[in-house]
Amino acid sequence: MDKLIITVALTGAEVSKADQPALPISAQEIAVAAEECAKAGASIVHLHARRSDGTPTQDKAVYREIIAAVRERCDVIIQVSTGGAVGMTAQERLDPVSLRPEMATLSMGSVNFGGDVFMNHPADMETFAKAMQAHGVKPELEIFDAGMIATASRWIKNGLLPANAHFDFVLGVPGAMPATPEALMYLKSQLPVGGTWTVAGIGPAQLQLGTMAIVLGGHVRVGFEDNVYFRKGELATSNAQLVQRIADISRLLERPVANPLEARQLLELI
Ligand code: KMH
Ligand code: ZN
Repeated sequence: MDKLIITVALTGAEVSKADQPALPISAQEIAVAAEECAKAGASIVHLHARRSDGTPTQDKAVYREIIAAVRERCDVIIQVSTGGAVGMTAQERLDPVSLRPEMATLSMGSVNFGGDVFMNHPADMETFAKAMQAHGVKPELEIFDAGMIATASRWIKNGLLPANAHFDFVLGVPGAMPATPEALMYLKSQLPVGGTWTVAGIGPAQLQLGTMAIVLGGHVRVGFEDNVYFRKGELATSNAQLVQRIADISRLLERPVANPLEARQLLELI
């Protein structure tokens, strides 16, 4: 089994400091959190940008500042969000891709998202995929529901997506696929040949499905974007605390954790 790649989704677009006082928002806060997480075993940071008032933004200038601050402190793989926040236009969501980060997310379809609709029109998705190709950015395919993996498989066949695509199974968003072992097993069974996968369980499923992924040979995403708690009723003290726990579980299960260089090799970024 390959070493475990831990992604940390530090900030997200929906969580606030009121929900999680340790949420990193400014470039410096995000960079400090990224360094702590890298020390604890994370090799990818999934980034969202916020304005100084905490509201989400896809402004390239804000991403540029965050990326520079993270790079100053550690050598993690930078993955920018193109999901942004519900309601943003496709054009604004795509903005940070031209900064040529190593990776960017690409949502593979539209989905109900709590009380909202997270829109991903096929024409916009195609524009995103082509922009990532043009800028040499590896997409991580966000899979919120089963049909999206079928779409990804079709797009790999027609060359819009790379055969070595990295998938993120996001399980437990209200309106999307539930965070159950059965859902994870089904998505894993549909993975196209050559693909790698990670799982982002929402809320308490972050720990449960993450542990399953360690055993199944997948990879794991943790962090405040998906879950702000360490255990029921107890907020996590930092993103790094969540990274450390999954790294400890992986080592207990005798699966070593990849460093950023090893993760780059596994994902064929180098
Ligand atoms: N904030 C969600 C609507 C991504 O980063 O690519 C979308 C999201 C996915 O967070
Ligand atoms: Zn995100």
